[in-house]
Amino acid sequence: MHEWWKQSTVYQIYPRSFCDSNGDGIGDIPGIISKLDELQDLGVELLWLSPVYASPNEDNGYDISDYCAIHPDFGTMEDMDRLIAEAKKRGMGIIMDLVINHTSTAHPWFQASRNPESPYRNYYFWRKGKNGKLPNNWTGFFGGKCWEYDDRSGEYYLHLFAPHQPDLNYYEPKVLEEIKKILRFWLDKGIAGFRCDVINIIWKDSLESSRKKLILTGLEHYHSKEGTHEILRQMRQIIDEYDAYTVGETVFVDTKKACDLCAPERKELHTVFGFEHMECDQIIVKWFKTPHKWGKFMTTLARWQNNVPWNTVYLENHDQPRSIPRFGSKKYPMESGKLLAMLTFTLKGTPYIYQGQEIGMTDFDFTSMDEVRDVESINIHGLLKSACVPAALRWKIIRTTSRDNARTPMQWTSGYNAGFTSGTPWLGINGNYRTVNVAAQKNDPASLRSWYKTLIALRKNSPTLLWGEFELLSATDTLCAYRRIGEGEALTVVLNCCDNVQTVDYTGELIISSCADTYNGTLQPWEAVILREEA
Ligand code: TEU
Ligand code: CA
Repeated sequence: MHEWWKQSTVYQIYPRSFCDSNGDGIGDIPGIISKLDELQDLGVELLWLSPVYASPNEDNGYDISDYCAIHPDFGTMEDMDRLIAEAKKRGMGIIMDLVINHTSTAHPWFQASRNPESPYRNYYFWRKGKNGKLPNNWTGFFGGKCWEYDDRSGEYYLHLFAPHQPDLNYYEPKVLEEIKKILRFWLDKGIAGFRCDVINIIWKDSLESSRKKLILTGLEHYHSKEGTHEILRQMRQIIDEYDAYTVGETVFVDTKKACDLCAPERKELHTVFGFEHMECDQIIVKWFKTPHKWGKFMTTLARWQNNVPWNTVYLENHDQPRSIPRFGSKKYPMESGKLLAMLTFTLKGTPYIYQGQEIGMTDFDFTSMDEVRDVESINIHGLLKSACVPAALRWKIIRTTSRDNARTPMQWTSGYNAGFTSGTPWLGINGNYRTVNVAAQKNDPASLRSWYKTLIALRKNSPTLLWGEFELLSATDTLCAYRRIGEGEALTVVLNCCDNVQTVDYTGELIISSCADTYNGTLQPWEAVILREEA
């Protein structure tokens, strides 16, 4: 039996930046509803929404103050119900973002827990300082310390992310009971599943100081622990009652750890987002980049293909810079964008695309820190400044790594504000919207968007692309190739990942090429082809 979620293409929406219906400069749920026909036309079947819950927005909704309420910026619960229903009418399901490692400090649980006598005290990690120092020496994901002192309660609380994101304490059994209620609340509304934020760090084995010299000091005390696996198995029972789907955002996992989280027989997550392929172009931390090399990248992807039963395939999301400037070519942006799409839809797994990827949106074109909104970028910029890193270098680091690169508003038209809003957008719009936009590409059969549409449909209708075995043939810095072996046929995918023409000796009947109608072994710059052979 093939599970339904293996066949669908997932489209990630970053609601703040997708479509603004009322001119306040912030994308919203009615805006998403107005674009459902557009998404249906593209052929995607699952829509993952980054958080739309009530939140003070210290981390754009990844700091939730009510899991069962919609942020007024995004609309109302009626709007949300309408979105679920309208999506369903078009054969699309909604995946909600589930952020349960932490809440917002504005969550009523946290507010109550500040009182040491409160029954909610144990929902979070409250600790006294040690000898005038913090409770332990851990460091946080956004840089710097991860304990914050609270006057009212006279103790520190743990936050692995921003100070406004206190970590939940799963030693208190009531916390998981609350989470289970939240799962049912949304599943009863008919959603298709959850994307589970930093899910493999929710259980902390201990709060002891770390003696290891790691970039993320303390990681060994909470990374993919048995407690997390146990929680996931309990959540899965509810998920299965509704035949829903889960994808875990699982940080720092290798293929072995990924399998422990998503091997079918373990009944935890259905799939995970690995990061190893996204970390090929970094030196230890993401703020220090090394040039992208296709050989290492493809080898890493192939290792996941060969060692994880069912992958997610993604090249972008709301935390990562855009893929074309990163993995593709300055000289051939649209050609290399097409090659990246070919990679996404011909590897084995559930493909994910991030809003704007299908039209080739690129990194922001901001010129100063004043234009940056991302809490992580602002923190890191501050840390670099206090470490006396020169201004030009600081800015270069932010430019190449900031999460705002992918968060600029969706480019719909060449008109006012790219058709995103009639007001002032919450984050700057990339100046290239006049040429890079949905309207310009929609009716052009040669456009990147049309190519995405073709590949989504091709994969959906090809048992070999869906289920065929994967075999790596070549992974050099200029040429990658692999084969998908299905029943009665083998499909060879050849990717010319460089700015030069190349001649290769792969053979077969041409199924599709990103830039030609025929194939004779010569590939244009960034050309991607699928060749078919009887097997
Ligand atoms: O990201 C988790 C995470 O590990 C990020 O800190 C990641 O390392 C970084 O963004 C890469 O640049 C998730 C969400 O996707 C992110 O948007 C949230 O800020 C974070 O969790 C906290 O909820
Ligand atoms: Ca709005």
